[in-house]
Amino acid sequence: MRKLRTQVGIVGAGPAGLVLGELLARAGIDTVIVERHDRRAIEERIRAGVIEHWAAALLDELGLGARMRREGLVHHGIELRFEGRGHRIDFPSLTGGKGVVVYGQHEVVKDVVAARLSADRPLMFEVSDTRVEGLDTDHPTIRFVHEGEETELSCDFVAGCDGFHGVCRPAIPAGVLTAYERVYPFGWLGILAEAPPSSEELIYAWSERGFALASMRSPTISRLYVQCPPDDELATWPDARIWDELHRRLAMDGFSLTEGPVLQKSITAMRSFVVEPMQHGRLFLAGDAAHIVPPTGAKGMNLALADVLVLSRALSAFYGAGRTDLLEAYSATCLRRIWKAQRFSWWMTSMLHLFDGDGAFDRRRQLAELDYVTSSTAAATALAENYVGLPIG
Ligand code: RFL
Ligand code: PHB
Repeated sequence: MRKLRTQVGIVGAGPAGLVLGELLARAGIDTVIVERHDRRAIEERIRAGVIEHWAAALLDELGLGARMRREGLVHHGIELRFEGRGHRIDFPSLTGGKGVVVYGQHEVVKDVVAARLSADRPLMFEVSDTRVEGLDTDHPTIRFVHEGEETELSCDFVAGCDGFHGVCRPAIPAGVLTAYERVYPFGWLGILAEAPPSSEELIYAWSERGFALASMRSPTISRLYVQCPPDDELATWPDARIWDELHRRLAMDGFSLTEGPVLQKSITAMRSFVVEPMQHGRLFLAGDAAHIVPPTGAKGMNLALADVLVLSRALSAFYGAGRTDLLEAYSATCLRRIWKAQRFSWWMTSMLHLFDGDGAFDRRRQLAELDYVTSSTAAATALAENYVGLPIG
């Protein structure tokens, strides 16, 4: 058996684990990251696309923002489209000059992996049989098999950044965690298409046929979504049917949706999920390992980054000044913000989607809500400040 030692062992090389590694490196704290998939798989996984204002600034500060600033698209607003009309929410005027950056999560992952490997910081791909043990001791361990060898990584702390289906959350003894969950009666069918975006900004569309979202990845690649039943098979969605739904749901006088070859297609079920607390002994959960939001608010990756920023500050205070108070407060600090992001994501989702059994009353109520958000400065400000990102900690 191979024995390794580090200060903070990180399970998972998604945005949470990778950015935590960079934040801790800046504080002089050693980390080892173990990842189940190979490098290509994590660098090609198409997921989130919206980076909040503070998160883009954090990537800059860590020296990870150069390509994002060159290739990412700065957005100063979104459009809410309903009943054949578009209404723009202008972020800078409502938030004191803030915006978001549209840049794929997999591009962030590529940038951080490149930085980590070029600095020779350990990142082990294709590990299997990962287990975390000794959480109640001063030296928890991560055990795994890497390149055929059973390995034991002894740590001061373990960061569980292994996503919703990871091993860290289930390693916490029964009875410690309380889970809060809401499952939505629909999913999103998402496509990546080789077509220039049909508008400069994202369009969130309410329609009689259900929700649609027009987003993008670059000046030549569109990212588009339609609400669908959560258990639909991809086979029931040939490209022509997807384009037809997109045309109908996004329809507006003077708007034309540009089509192009579909490069990728997937269906994602939608849920809201939070566990409390997000820590047990020397294990700290961050990102999707601790919470999931429906993607309507574009919050998932940003919440993961917010968690690891809080965790890195707490670990820096521990190693720098022997302080344990920030570590003890980790969960409570993160959860205050997480629940606000949950509220916002639930609110956007409930305002824009067609729910099973929705009667005429609920559809009128949604339209009234959209009318209010797009005509009241106070309501638009609430949307804008949540969208560009609430303060951390
Ligand atoms: P990740 O990205 O899931 O990374 C977890 C990593 O852990 C690895 N792993 C293990 N490694 C070792 N041993 C094990 N036993 C392991 N088990 C798992 C996994 O292989 C993986 O590499 O979690 P993280 O870092 O917390 O990041 C969270 C984000 O990925 C997620 O919240 C967002 O993608 C959500 N999301 C969006 N978020 C946004 O902020 N803005 C958006 O616009 C947005 N759009 C989306 C989204 C998610 C989507 N899907 C597919 C879920 C759109 C979609 C369609
Ligand atoms: C995306 O571009 O993938 C995206 C954008 C905004 C969302 C969700 C997903 O709310």
